[in-house]
Amino acid sequence: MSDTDAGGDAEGAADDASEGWDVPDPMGDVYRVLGPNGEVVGEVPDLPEGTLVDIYRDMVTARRFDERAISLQRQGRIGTYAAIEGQEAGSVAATHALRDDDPVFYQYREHGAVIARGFPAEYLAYWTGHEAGTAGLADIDVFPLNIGIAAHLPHAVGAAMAFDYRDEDRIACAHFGDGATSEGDFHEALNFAGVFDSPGVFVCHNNQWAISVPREAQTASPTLAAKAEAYGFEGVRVDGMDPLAVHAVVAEAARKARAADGDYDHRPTMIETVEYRFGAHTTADDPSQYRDDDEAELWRAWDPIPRMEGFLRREGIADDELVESVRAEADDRVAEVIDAAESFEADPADMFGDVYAETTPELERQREGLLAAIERHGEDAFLREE
Ligand SMILES: Cc1ncc(C[n+]2csc(CCOP(=O)(O)OP(=O)(O)O)c2C)c(N)n1
Ligand SMILES: [Mg+2]
Repeated sequence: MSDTDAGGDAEGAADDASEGWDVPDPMGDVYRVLGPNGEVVGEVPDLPEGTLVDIYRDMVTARRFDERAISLQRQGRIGTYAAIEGQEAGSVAATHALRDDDPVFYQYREHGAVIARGFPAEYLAYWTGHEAGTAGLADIDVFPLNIGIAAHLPHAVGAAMAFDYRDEDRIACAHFGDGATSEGDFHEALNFAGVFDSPGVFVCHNNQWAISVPREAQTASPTLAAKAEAYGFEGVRVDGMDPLAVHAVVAEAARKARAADGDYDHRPTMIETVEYRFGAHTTADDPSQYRDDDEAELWRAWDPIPRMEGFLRREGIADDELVESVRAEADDRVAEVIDAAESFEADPADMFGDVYAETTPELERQREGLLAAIERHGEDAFLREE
């Protein structure tokens, strides 16, 4: 996989003609398995058919979840939501390349990691503001979503170092954005990872934008993967809208992180998944203020879902019937999750419970204070006027 090393072409170098695509390629030099229509152009990872269909189903479910979540936000049924549309492959396929007990740390957009781990109904509860949403992720080894950009990366490295010290055969996988690479926490975390040989995989979702800040204004590095070089480990650039390529590079990085056979000795890897956020940054954003629709159209030609569907059809794994049933299953699953999440009873005092393993005296004092205030003024006094 040496052609995927950090020192690839400068980002954005469009490569329209060389591969003979009928659409421009906005990604530059990346590791790739599927062409824009799902045609095989690289080495297909050796995966059971069931796993290939699971990856496809999870991506379709993630997209359906997006549609419904945006609609729920517009109806006032959930808070601000960050859509994944266009970026489904990066977190879905990456999670399928891990073992189930490898913890995942993510930012706020990589819902595919949660969906690939079974999509517990509690997940949507987080977005409704319910504590069950955070607690439910613990059961599937996904850490709570992290709004403070890059703040989860030192946690991921700490977990990886703990596995190493305890001789546990587990690795940590962290997802974050291009914007996160400008934060101090990113540098501190990756520096530790390199120095202490911590078994980690760092997946940087380069979706070209950090809210309204374009990739070119984020860093003068030729690529984001190049940053790994400073910490003494490998950086890899991959077509992040190609689920098979993502699976292949994450599986290889996971093997390197896990191996302690002298060949690698727990070496971490940073993977730059080159991709695009089709929609707004969040439901509170209007991308027409800072980018042209033409740009999104260019990237839509590389949409991961039709590409995977095209691949499965070519291989004879999918037909109309399978595609229809996957879509119906995704609709049903998301509808079930919404019903379940909206049926959780809310208790404001729960918010103090999931901060530490054991509630601290200060948090206990705050909890008592809240309960006393509710007792005195009644619950209605604390409800926001709509
Ligand atoms: C420490 C910190 N600084 C600023 C913000 C405000 N903020 C929220 S999202 C975001 C952009 C992050 O961009 P990127 O890491 O590329 O992720 P993306 O949203 O593109 O997936 C910023 C600056 C924050 N949440 N945390
Ligand atoms: Mg970004």
